[in-house]
Amino acid sequence: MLLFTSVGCQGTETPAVRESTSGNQARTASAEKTVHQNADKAESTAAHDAQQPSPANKVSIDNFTFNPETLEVPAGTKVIWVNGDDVPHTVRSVEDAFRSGTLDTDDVYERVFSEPGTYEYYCGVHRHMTGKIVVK
Ligand SMILES: [Cu+2]
Repeated sequence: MLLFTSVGCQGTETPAVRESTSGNQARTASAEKTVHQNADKAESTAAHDAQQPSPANKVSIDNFTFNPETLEVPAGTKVIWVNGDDVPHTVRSVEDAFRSGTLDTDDVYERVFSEPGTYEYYCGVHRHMTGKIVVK
C-alpha cells in the first residue's frame, strides 16, 4: 500500500494531504524530515602533528636491546625504530601485524599505530630481542 521509496533531502516535500479513493498516495502529513548531516564539513583536528621527533615515539636499538622495551603511545602515533647497532636487526610483530625490512646501522623503521592495543614484537634475526608497543 504505502511505498516511501526515496525520502531524500530534496527539500521540496509538500505535506499535502491527499485522500484519494484509489489510495495510491495516502501520504498523510508525516513528511517533516529535515535531516541534513552537514557532511561537507571535514573535521580538521589533529591531522598534522607528525614531523616532531619527540623521544616519546622512538625506540632505539642498541646492544641487542629495544630501548625502551615497552613504549606507551596514544593512538595515532607514528613509532620510529632506529638501529644504533652495527649489526642488522629487524622489527617483527608477534601477531604479524607489521614487519620491517632488515635494518642496517642507522636505518629507520616507522609505523603508525592507530588502533589501541598491545603490540609485541621481536627481532627476526635475534629472537631473544623483544619489545612491546602499548597503544592507548
Ligand atoms: Cu636483532
